[in-house]
Amino acid sequence: MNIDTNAHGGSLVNCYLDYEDTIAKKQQAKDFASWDLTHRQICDIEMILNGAFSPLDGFMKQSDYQSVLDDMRLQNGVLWSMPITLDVSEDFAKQVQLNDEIALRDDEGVIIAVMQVEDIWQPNKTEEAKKAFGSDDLAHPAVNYLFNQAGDYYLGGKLQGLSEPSHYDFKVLRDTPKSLREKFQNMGWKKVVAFQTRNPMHRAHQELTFRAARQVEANLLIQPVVGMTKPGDIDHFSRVRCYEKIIPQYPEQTTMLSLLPLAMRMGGPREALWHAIIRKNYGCTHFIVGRDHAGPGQDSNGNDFYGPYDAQELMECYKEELGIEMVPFQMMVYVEEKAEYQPIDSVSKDQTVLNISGTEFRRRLAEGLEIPQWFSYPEVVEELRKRYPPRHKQGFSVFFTGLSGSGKSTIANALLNKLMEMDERRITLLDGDLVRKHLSSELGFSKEHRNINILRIGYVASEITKNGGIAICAPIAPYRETRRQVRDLISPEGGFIEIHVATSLELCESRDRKGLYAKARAGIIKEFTGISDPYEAPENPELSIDTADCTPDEAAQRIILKLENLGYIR
Ligand code: PPS
Repeated sequence: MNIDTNAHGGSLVNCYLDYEDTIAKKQQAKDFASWDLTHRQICDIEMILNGAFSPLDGFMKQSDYQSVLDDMRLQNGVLWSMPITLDVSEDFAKQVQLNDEIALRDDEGVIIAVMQVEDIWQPNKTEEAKKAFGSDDLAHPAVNYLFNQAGDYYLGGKLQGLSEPSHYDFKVLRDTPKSLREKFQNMGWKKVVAFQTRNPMHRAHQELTFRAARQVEANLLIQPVVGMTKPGDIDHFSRVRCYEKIIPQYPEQTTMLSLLPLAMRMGGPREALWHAIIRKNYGCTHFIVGRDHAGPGQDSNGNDFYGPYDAQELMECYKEELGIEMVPFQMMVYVEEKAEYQPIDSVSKDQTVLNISGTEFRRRLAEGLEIPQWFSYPEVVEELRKRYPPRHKQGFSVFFTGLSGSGKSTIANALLNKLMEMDERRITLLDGDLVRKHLSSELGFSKEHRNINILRIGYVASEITKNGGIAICAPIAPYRETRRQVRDLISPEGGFIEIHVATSLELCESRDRKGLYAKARAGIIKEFTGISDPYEAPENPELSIDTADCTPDEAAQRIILKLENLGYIR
């Protein structure tokens, strides 16, 4: 393969200016209107500038965009399945005019490229969603992005690259289409089959890719996506460490790992076609398309967005034109009697198929349960266990909510001491009064200020939880919606246990330890929770405790049992 030829036979696009032009353009660009690229746009621009999206040499103009939506072709007839557009806010779109040059910056303010604006338009997002992704259901990640994150205006035009988007991680595993082709050429790899993935690879994947390479007598390129994948996926840092562990499982000198800074759209069949074109630009001759390639999962009615082999069927239709050969693969399953993996269609009825679903795999990680060797490699599992430790090694937050004087601080303190006695994780107490002194001293008790206060607590607790510690929070937190936001912030990082200290207002007021209720009744303290300000009781707390019928010791003990029951302590 010619090193400079792109997927369509033309030359591989390289949008970067030479050294002197770059210096001059950077100087001029300081005065241009400037757009801060989103994460997805940074991924797209890197792929345009380095030729991975050849023949694109900029963000699409409306004519190409429309033609891609309608016919899966650029206006000049070249096959291209995914709209690649620069979405901006209405404010920004109104600032620029046709033929203006704009500076496109990364999040540190570095100018990555200059674009001459050749088109400005307001897309019909519903049409785009239906044509590109076959649905306008927000359960589809790309549709959700389109409606909830993408700007309402698109700008199109040619790019001039000034700086490569910077990457500080896994530098030796990153290649441009040109550098990868050079590597293939140096190693004498004439036939290369590429494997696309956004998940950690286990034995089934190793088996599938190895068989695919053997079948077409090609070398193998494992090219995982490290740009943007499906929300909720395992982060690429952990995944890449897993891939590094799997490479030695292939015969020496046959397989290479290279990272792809692509922003996936989870667009199923159209995405498969796009992936193949990209791989051809990287110099591959074959591309593996398995079951449910780039599948987004299910729609809001519980139906799959695409059929499991739709991607293979679409690829088949364009195979002559594509110029990169598809290697279709059935799902690989482990056959117990044979103690080996086989494509599912070759398994007979009397054989036993073993499988561990993604959900089951995560459950086993969370519970610290065994993961059998037939499923994955111990080195890969060990890597994933570091990222997903069992619950009793994860961080968690215990979030108390309740009226002033309900007993939150006392129980929180008892819990703190009991946990310190039995657990080695670091613990931080974020008590209402303490927080107001150290984090929120400028805030009062209006709804707005209370919410700011609670979100600050939530942020600190989420950081503690992420880093494997225990946060005990004990504010009043009177608003349900704000507590939900805190739950959403913390839950992805570890445990979130909400405890409603449900002591009645009458009892809190009769205790009146700080004398605040009397002042509130007398109107001296305004906006006092329960008296002159609302308290919205939690609907589904993990635990509800009324201090009318238990001591602080008993309350803390109930929480310990709850934590044990949930697996966070043992
Ligand atoms: S909030 O709503 O969650 O931000 O409140 P919080 O930060 O937990 O409140 C901490 C303590 O402030 C005292 N205090 C008041 N509470 C409620 N309403 C008003 N207006 C008010 N003014 C002062 C009160 O003692 C809270 O402490 P606790 O420990 O809950 O009694």
